[in-house]
Amino acid sequence: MSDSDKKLQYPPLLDATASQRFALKAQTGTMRFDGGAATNTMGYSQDYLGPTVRLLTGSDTQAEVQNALRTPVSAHWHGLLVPGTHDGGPHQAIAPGQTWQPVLSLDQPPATAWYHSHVHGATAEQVMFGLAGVLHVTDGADDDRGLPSDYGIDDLTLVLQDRKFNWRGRINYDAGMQQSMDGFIGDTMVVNGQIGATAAVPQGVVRCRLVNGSNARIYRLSLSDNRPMHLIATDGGFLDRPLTLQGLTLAPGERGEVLIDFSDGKAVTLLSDNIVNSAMGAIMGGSGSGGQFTVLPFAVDTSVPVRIDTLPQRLDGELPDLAVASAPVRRFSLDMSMGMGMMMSRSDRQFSINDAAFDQSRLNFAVALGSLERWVVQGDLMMHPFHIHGVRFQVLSENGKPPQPQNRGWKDTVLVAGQVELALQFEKPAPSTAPYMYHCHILEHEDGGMMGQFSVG
Ligand SMILES: [Cu+2]
Repeated sequence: MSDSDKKLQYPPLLDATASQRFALKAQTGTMRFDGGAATNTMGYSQDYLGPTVRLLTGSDTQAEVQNALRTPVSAHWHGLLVPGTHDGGPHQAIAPGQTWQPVLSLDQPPATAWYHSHVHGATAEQVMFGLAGVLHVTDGADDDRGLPSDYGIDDLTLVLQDRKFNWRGRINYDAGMQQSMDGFIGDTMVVNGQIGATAAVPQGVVRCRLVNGSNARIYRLSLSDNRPMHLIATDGGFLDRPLTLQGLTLAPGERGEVLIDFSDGKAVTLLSDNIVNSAMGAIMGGSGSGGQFTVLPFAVDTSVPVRIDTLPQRLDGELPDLAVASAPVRRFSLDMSMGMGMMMSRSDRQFSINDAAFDQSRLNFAVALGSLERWVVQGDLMMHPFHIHGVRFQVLSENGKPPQPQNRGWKDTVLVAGQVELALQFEKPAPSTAPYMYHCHILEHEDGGMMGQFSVG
């Protein structure tokens, strides 16, 4: 790596495994993304994004989220299995000047989760301007698993976002027709809040915790010299063994942990296909993929000591066989209305699930605590990443076929390209006053009403 290369920085690590407490403050900030003029941003305890919080599973952690903004915010723990009252969704919005103090009691397997604001109608804009961060759920046993665990050295946290900037260097988030229909698609890649940076890696095996923190962009990731990635964990935690992949699709809200072997010392670039996911495109028959772009270059730094130089044979993420054959089935249709009203005005956007747009005062249904269900989810016009709060699930089928290999682990978000069938286990309670959400994770669709809520009790 030459001195002129900008070295990728990682979010500060807030390790709460020993103290079992952490605090975040939602605040305004300013950033110079491209070295140009300052742009107004928002972040948790910093200008843009938030610290990576490391949480010990099997224990209780006292969280504290303060709102120093002039508008309500929340901190939804996306991927944590906590009760609805502690979930940080729209019902736990924090008023300006207030502080929210949930105790996070974790008994889930290790995983890469994340947190972001989830105030209904404001989620897309608040995440766009920076209100998101990463969570590492750990049991402290990664060294026993032979996995890289040195934060920012061989265990890399990578928040992938696309943005647009105007000529002054300010974040350009307008609400044009295309954006309100398809969701925001940027023209500039931002990783951990940085443009054009290169990740320095040791000449060994490196773990990348990939988080799609984009509002709407779907990535199809691969490496420039076609070397494989070894998937070790999906949203809900480890697979039973590494899965060798040439490409990894990551939709908004999804996470994937991959191992990459840099022992040949060669530089390589993480690329993405430019996936077009457009309602108008679907109608005109023009969806698909258009070229590739650079997500993140890697450069080997031989001065960094190598801790891990072999891939682990086994992880401990065996998937139990959920006996859902006789479980109740629920069907969901993710709908977009393409009427003239939607095309003419933002206020007339029509997004819904089963013909009902989200209404925060109406519970859509109730499920029994401890029960199993099968959900069949189908999408309309576009691919929609479907996220369910408070549960983890297994993908039983995609369009009637066995799930693609990358979807064979525990998930909390799945890209619906046609129809998926899911097996869910409801292990945490959510009262009707603090229900769990299910929604499209294209944030403009979610804010537009492609969301529902259910209680567990
Ligand atoms: Cu959607």
